[in-house]
Amino acid sequence: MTTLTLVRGDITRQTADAIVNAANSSLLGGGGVDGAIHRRGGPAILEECRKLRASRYGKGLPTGRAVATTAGDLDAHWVIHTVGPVFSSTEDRSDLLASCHRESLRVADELGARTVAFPAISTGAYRWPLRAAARIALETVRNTPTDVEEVRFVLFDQSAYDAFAAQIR
Ligand code: AR6
Repeated sequence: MTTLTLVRGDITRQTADAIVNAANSSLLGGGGVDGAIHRRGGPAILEECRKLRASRYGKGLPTGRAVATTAGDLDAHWVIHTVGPVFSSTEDRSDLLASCHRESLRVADELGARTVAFPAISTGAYRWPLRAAARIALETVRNTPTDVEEVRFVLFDQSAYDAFAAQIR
């Protein structure tokens, strides 16, 4: 049984086995939650990301996929980097957003992570409308078989929290 919880806050302040990062394909950092994770997690994360780029992911991590690194100085064992889709009003990319959640849980299971914190993937720079993103995130986590015991969505602002809370009831 996986318990779904919602908290409002900064994901880099969370204690969890794994913290999910809303990254981009380069894996080399960016703004938003990605920037915050690298800032607080320290250089060990970027170092491992560089190694992934030099080996398995020479062309970058494809959208909808996930890969783990150390969590550096964060209060977690691993960061699971996933690349959300940029929102499009002309093309339905919901499957890719669902895939981010499925793949992150698959990686969490491989690692043996029991508590996993997720941000609201794609709802910042990638412009996904909060309501739709919350529905996809929650539905996917509910419908994905996993050994993860707690999936915690960490929502940075009140509007994101409200969008998730409206659909968890
Ligand atoms: N803790 C929790 N959530 C946060 C934090 C934080 N510290 N900071 C921001 N958010 P975004 P995306 C929320 O833009 O849309 C990056 O540059 C934010 O309010 O971080 O998937 C990457 O490198 C929003 O609700 O990620 C990529 O290039 C959510 O996290 C690109 O942005 C996601 O916003 C990815 O865009």
